[in-house]
Amino acid sequence: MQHPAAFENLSREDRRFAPTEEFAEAANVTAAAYAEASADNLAFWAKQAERLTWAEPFTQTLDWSTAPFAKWFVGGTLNVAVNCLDRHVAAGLGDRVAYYFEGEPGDTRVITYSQLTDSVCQAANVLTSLGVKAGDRVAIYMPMIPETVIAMLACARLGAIHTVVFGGFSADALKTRILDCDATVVITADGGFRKGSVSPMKPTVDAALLGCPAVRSVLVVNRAGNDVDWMPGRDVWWHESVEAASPVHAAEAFDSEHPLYVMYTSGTTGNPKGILHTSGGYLTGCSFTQWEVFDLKPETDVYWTAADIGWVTGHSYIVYGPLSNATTSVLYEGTPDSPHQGRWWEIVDKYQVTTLYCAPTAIRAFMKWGHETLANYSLESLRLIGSVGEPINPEAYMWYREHVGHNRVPVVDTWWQTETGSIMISPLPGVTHGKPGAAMKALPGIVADVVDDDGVSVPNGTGGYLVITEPWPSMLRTIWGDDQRYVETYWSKFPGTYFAGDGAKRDDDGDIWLLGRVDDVMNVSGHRLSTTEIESALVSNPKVAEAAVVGAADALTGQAVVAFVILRSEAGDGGPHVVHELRMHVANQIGKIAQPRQIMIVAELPKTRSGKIMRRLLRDVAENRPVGDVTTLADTSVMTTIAAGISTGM
Ligand code: 6R9
Repeated sequence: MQHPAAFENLSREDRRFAPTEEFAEAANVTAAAYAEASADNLAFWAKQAERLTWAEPFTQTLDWSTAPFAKWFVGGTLNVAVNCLDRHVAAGLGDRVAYYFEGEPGDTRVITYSQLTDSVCQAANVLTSLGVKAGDRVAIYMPMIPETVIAMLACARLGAIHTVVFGGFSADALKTRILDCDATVVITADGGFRKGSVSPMKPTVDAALLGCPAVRSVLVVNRAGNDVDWMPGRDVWWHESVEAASPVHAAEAFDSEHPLYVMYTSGTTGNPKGILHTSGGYLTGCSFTQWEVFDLKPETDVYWTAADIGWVTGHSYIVYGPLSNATTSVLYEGTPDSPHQGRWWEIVDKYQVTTLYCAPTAIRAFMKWGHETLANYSLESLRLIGSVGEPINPEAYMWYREHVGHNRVPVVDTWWQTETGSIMISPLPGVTHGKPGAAMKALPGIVADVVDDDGVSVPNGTGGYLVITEPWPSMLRTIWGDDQRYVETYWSKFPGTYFAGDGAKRDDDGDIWLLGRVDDVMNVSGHRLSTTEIESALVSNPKVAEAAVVGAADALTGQAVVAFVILRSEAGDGGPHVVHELRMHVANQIGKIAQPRQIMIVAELPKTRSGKIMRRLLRDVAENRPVGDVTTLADTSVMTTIAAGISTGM
């Protein structure tokens, strides 16, 4: 698929960072884990599942007889919430902090495992009184506050299936999701705090519910104090119900394959896909990978996934992974620059955060603001930093390593998807030499490959499609209500193999580099170019903070490279000389073939909740089309800003 010449630039990367001896010696996982897993993959996973507390032990590790519909840990029963809470309290860890909550306006709460357990039991009792039963769907549309976690776990405790909808989504996007999974109860808040002001949420729920007759109850957290309309009989205040309910609740054990949640993710076409995760396998995956990849020491670490709970990263690494491991985590409501651009670093110092996990988009925003801000903070508590969501450009990796990690802590670039449930490809921090920009190796127990159009494994030094060739416990089980779409989307391009939809390259050492979604590959005069590579070339220019590249139809070359660039603050607002310099820079870094036909200097880029650039919308701009569906943008006004900036020549 990919033209090998297109990847020369990335393969020129020869920086290597070995784990320090001290880190390697104390690491949770050693190189032996790879050998152990490849000797007997199922035995390896059966062993990891022992991390959980099972009410009934499983009798079979995997039933793959109706592939690609997997059943993991067959015969086992468990309660996910009990695994995240009660068992830790029973083990004497009730006073351990589960979350340091930091609200955007500066309000804070320290929540221990016993307190969280009580709150979850109270919420479960209220949901029961609202008629919620195992298997029912509950939509959660909330800011980033502890009640969001409590709501999710209360559902899990009852065996009800939650679907968390990102708090920035529109009424329409919320309605589509509620209808698709037939939710009957919604949990929300009056509003949340964002960028220094109240962002109302209940009005969005009210608007969405005009089209959702099956929703009979709305449980509302009083968070921001904004005025809300009230529908008696339907709406129930959280503080009047949950906080008054009994904290005693006997949890039932459910089958290992009992559904846990549905998370919607956009497909290339059509309605969003409801990705279904189930209990035993999913929890095993997040619990084990959080411990393995972040070298988790639950007694001493303060772990912070700076992501939204409405993204799978929040589900697996703010809620289920950390809680199942009895981790102390930070939960932060707001944006990185409220009220100032040092907010994250202030939080790191305040709580002595040891482990920070965030998206390249955040790192590039900090690069844009300048590293001077970070110099005001110690950051010495950090011992590991991670990245997720998009390929991390080597430049951003080096900046993160230097200015956040002080060149002393390992960086883990973790590749995975909503569908995979937990991290799949990543360095092991005590084992793997990090390479800036590479996710490196499939984790022990995961079997990944890079294949060509015929599904044949490509030689080192070549690009192709990323596939996973063996089932894994935290894999999606289906697309909610659409088994056929599940089979077609993931298992039909290469029968029997999971097709991830990402392009990847294996370098000369056999290590894996992610190159972006396969639909982000351009064809310019017959040359295959990856958006990731041209973006990384642009970001390696000191004037550039962030870049998004798309292929736009071109009469001469088939497709042409069009780049949207955000400059760093010290680079000024960019004139023709900057654009010229950047075009020359790409030509020098990759070759003339990759030189953008057009470079547009913009103030913002359109992004999803997880920080992924929505190149589809930029392609609309590049091809002078009306801009398509923007409902999944974290900030729907961005496209208007971009269009306005371009027409005024900004
Ligand atoms: C966890 C998450 C999945 C897509 C995935 C890929 C991209 C995620 C990445 C990465 C390169 C990484 N992606 N992590 N690309 N390097 N470390 O992001 O889930 O929102 O479902 O997105 O994100 O393209 O296919 P999700």
